[in-house]
Amino acid sequence: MGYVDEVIERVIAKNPGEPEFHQAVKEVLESLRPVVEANEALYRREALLERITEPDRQIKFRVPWVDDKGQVQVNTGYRVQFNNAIGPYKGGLRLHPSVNVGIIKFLGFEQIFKNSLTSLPIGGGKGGSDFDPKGKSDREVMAFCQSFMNELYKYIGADEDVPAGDIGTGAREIGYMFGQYKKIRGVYEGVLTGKGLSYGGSLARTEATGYGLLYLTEEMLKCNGKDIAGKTIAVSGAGNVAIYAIQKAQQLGGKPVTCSDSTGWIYDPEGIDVALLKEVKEVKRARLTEYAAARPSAVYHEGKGVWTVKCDIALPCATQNELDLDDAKALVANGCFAVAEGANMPTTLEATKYLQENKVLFAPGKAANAGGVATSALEMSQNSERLSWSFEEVDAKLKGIMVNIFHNLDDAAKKYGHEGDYVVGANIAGFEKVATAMLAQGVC
Ligand code: NDP
Ligand code: 2IT
Repeated sequence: MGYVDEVIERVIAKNPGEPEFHQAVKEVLESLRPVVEANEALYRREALLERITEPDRQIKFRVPWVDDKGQVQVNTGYRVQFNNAIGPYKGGLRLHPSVNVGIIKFLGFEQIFKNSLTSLPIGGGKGGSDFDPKGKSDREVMAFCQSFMNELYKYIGADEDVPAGDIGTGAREIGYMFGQYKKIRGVYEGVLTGKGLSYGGSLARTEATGYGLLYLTEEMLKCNGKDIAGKTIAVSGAGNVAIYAIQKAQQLGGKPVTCSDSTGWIYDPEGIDVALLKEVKEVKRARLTEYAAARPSAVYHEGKGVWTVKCDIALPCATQNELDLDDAKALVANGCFAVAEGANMPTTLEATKYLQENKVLFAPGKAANAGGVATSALEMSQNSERLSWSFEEVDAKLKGIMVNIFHNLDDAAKKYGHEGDYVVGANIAGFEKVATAMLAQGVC
């Protein structure tokens, strides 16, 4: 058995009951075969693949808090510090009832390669909790966030580990966590990103993941003789990534016609009204039924279904494994020619394979959604120099980073004989820098 297969088997045996982590490791390691085969003796001796698939540490803790009725609630908190070979651990905090250690590990593992692709000095980590912010009062969310930070503060710091937002964690949650960190440590430092603009946040961080997704998609299409203008776009999700992906897609002349949340989805053939979507989701924190109620052209459907809509480009921006083989078949049958992942690992391995076999341009999340963390790293730079840059300056840097990422993965795919396979390209380009740093730093 080859080294890659041995390590995949080992990871599955050592991490039982963590299917998302197994899936992420399989995707990355299988596409690293050409590099691993070229360096097998060295990598084996250095146990490089064993080391890169084992987190530096994983922290799990109790998060007790008091709800509005005076009842004590208990959640579980996690922080997985996966790899800091190229910089301090960096990655978001997910607050969602589905969170468990396997999900945080898959996200932390992906983050290593994503962060490397940004070309900025950030290592990989991820955290979160099974707390569900939905339906909670602001006071309850604050109580949770303070309790979460009462434990997490021990492990993070501006040069150590810098968490940020993810599903369920936005500006409100980051604000409460930052306040508690400052109170406990007595230090005012850039320990979290995605902060409010009045206390160290960066302009364009809110927009960055969605905008970055479209900048990379635009470059991928351009290099394949296509463009976004006039194209019909199916988007899933209705959160931070989806909203700003829709906004930038419209600015580039595309027509996003769908969005979704965990209860249903919208088909709006006139094109999604971003101002209304923001009002429903960012201000009212309401369901998409409110969007449909306020917009005559929109139809609301219960359950899942955005990938059944005829589109040219699909942008999954909700959650992992939301686009399966049947969805991929529907997209191909409807003439979709490009899929770019705004979410982390939204496409199953079978669906990815099917799309690529059917010549659909496929940009994997670790490249396509890297604009969020890249702009977080720009927020860290601004915090370190105690300055803040204009929206235009940050946005221009973000665009440069996304264009550069596309060319790095395109070049890596070509170099190893897999032209046009951007999954292979992204994994190899992300891995090479981390591997070089790990080898240079010795056994640690
Ligand atoms: P938000 O919490 O802002 O929005 C998430 C959206 O996805 C909501 O519309 C939510 O619906 C929907 N959703 C979440 N979980 C599920 C589920 N299990 N089934 C169906 N729908 C679901 O999160 P973000 O927009 O920040 O994150 C979306 C994706 O993008 C995630 O995969 C995240 O890891 C990834 N990402 C985020 C970055 C960022 O900067 N925020 C950066 C890079 C990647 P509902 O509200 O009903 O739950
Ligand atoms: O998945 C991700 O890259 C994020 N949730 C953003 C992480 C960050 O540190 O900004």
